[in-house]
Amino acid sequence: LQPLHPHVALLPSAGMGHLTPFLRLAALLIHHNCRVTLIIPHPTVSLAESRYISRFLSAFPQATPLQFHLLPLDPSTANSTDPFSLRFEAIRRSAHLLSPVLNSLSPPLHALVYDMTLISSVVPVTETLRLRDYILFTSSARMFSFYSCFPALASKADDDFAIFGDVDILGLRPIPRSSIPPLLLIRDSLFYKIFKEDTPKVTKLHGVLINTFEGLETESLNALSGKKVLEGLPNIFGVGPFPPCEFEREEYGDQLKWLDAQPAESVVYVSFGSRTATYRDQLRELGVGLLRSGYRFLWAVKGKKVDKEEEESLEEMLGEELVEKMKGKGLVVKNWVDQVQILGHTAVGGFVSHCGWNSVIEAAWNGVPILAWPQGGDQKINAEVVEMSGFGMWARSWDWGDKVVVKGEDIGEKIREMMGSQLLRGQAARIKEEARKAVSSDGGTCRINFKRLTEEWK
Ligand code: BUP
Repeated sequence: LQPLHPHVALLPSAGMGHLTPFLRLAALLIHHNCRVTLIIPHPTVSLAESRYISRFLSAFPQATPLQFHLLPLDPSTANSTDPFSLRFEAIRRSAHLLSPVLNSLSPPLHALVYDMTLISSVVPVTETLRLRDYILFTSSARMFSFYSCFPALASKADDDFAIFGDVDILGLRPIPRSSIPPLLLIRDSLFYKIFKEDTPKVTKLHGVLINTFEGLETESLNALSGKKVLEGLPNIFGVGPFPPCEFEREEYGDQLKWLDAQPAESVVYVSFGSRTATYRDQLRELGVGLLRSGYRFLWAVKGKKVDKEEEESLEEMLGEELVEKMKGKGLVVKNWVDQVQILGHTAVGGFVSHCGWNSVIEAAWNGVPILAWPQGGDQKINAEVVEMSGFGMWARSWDWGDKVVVKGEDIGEKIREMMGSQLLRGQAARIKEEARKAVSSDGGTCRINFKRLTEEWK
């Protein structure tokens, strides 16, 4: 490396949904000749995370790992039972420990890019060290627009969340109240606290990186860059789509070989991401729905939030009869699957997705239509993006919460509608083209924004 090449430290938070874009960003920075230090909060919550980090470090020996040992957290002080959210909080409460470590790095740092859930605990560190700081917002630009307006919304709602109605943001189609992440409507939830503390400080940052691109989120990116959303916002860098990397590629295993034997666009892929445990009644109805759709399927089943705790067999989760009926019609998988390779396989014609932002970007990258079925958090706001950009449909009446069980009959019908829609297929192909254009060296927005960003560090 030449001495003038910027040195950037990256600090991700917990869960694959947060780690994945950070490691893809790290790979991009290395390709742009940056020196990268990866701060690794230790230990990780899931096996998937530790495996992913090891693979990254083997593929990029030039990246410097920095183990970050967290202070113990008493869960009773954090108002959450979710292991990933508790780890967010542990990282927040330990962030001050980073000050001397970052200060002693050699060569000195040009910038720190950290997770969107850490602002109020990292800003004091970067202010003391006079370090340029950026967040990587690991969701959509539409969600970021909502995020940056949150202080005003929360203060308007005051003590009465009932008046928190649909959200009007200048330049954006309104966000219905029903799409607001449920935990943000609960005053003593951990997420409400994090948002309340962090969002007012967003104007102090040097910039915000978002894994998105014009062709997918024109409306939000225009509103944000035109400074319509909020006065005083820092520069917003639409640096996506982050292309999936070689180091993530799993061995060409049974699932991919099975896909090789299926006709083009004949298989529906189903996954609700790495953090959503589907409750048993819904799992079984989903199985029935897949059978009723008449399409072949590849279904990644998750019964527990954290992969290490997954103990039950498929028969226990779904019932022996259903498992038997599904044989020969599709593949049901309990372990980690290579989603990127699956979405990139010609046999896959549609994706039933919770709309975690990485999944949306990966579907866009591969031109696969989505049937959106948000399960929590930011996912309804992301589903709105999918619907508005035309490459997916959303069965809005399938609400979230474990009291709602969507019937197999309805699921089968919607899957048929998605898989049979030429319109969705055409739009998905268009979005794929836009995604590839965004990363092209010939004036792609991702490239241009990356250049703008790294110029700031010189
Ligand atoms: Br599960 C699973 N294989 O088996 P999202 C996930 N993934 O490659 P989430 C696999 O994990 P948040 C599996 O491709 C994506 O890159 C998937 O991120 C990969 O959802 C990532 O889609 C999952 O953002 O995170 O996990 O719910 O709640 O933060 O959105």
